[in-house]
Amino acid sequence: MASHLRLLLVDDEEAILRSYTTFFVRQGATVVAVSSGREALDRMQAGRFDVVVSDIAMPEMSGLEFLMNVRSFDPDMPVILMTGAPDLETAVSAVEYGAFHYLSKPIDPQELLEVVKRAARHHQEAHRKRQALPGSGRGDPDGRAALEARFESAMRLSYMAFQPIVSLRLGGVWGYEALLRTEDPVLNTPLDILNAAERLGRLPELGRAARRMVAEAAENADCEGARIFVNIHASDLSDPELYSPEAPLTKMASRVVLEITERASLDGIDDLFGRISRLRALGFEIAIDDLGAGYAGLTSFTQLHPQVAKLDMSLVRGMNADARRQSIVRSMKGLCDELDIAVIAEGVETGAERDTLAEIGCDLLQGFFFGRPTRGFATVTT
Ligand code: G
Ligand code: MN
Repeated sequence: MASHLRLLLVDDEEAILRSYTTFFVRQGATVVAVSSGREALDRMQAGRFDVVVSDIAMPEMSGLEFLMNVRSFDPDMPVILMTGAPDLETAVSAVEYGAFHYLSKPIDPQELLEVVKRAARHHQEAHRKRQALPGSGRGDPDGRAALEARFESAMRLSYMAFQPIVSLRLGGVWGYEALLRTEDPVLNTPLDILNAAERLGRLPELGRAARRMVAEAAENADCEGARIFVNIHASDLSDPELYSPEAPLTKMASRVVLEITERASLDGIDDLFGRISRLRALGFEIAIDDLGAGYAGLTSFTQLHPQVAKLDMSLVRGMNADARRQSIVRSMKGLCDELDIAVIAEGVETGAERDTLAEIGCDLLQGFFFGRPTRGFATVTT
């Protein structure tokens, strides 16, 4: 481990503090060990750390309260939580307050070390990105103008990549998912651009640009009428342009499937079903994206009446060796058949996963095994 790693350990159990301190010091880290959240907060005000590891069950201030406090002054600091009594509710809160990781005791020090290393890398990266947003100083105290400039650069350097969706029955491409990519060195992942757009209130603009780029790419390329899947952010549903018959994407609506993720809540959208009906009347089809990853469960089926369901890759990856995942996928497929919803399995990375899906009767597949997202429309075989 890099010798400059500065670790803050928080646990009310003396023995645990001592053994982890010894372990991490041997790994070359600088360790500050404290026995309460209050002390930890004081230490954080006084000095810089790369990673914090904290117990959850502590008297006075719990690990979760501590984490909430940290978030009020440091959005990036990775906090790894440890608990002797894991339960779902605590795990959910940990995620909600942005814990980096949640580990159940007893914890293998080697495993903790791996997580700490990952957290440190992640922190550096987050810090680098923040630093690279120029001019967060004079005259622009919250860095807004700088972020605007960065966002515009990222938009200028963005393009659509297309990932094939194959049909085993056809033995070839059945459709493509359009995915936003950018060559901007700072806002270089789709999530970074999305977050920036959200902070700047420019999500509608980003959605419009992406839809226009999809239409342009599909118009100029020879993709032989394949269906094009386009990701729609929940907020795009409130943009009038999405419903305009004149919009570039609407003109090819009969070939377009709009993907709406199950990860985001659709609860706040006024007249959701009316909006979806209008989209369908324009010729679009609707897909539920990331099915099996979100909180909405199957209510999205009743909310959206989708024509397509895309199974999240967390269900697909490694399913050939996992009877539980196979059962879930099989029953999802059965349910979708009954509701006349086409199923696409996402995240297929191996031949073994493909074969298992084929056995279950999933015909439409997407994933690195068949093809990565690329500029243009690649032809592939199954
Ligand atoms: O949430 P959504 O399904 O839109 O996510 C699509 C993302 O998943 C894309 O960024 C794409 O690059 C990625 N992806 C596509 N196929 C695979 C795969 O087989 N494995 C992994 N790890 N990621 C994939
Ligand atoms: Mn998608």
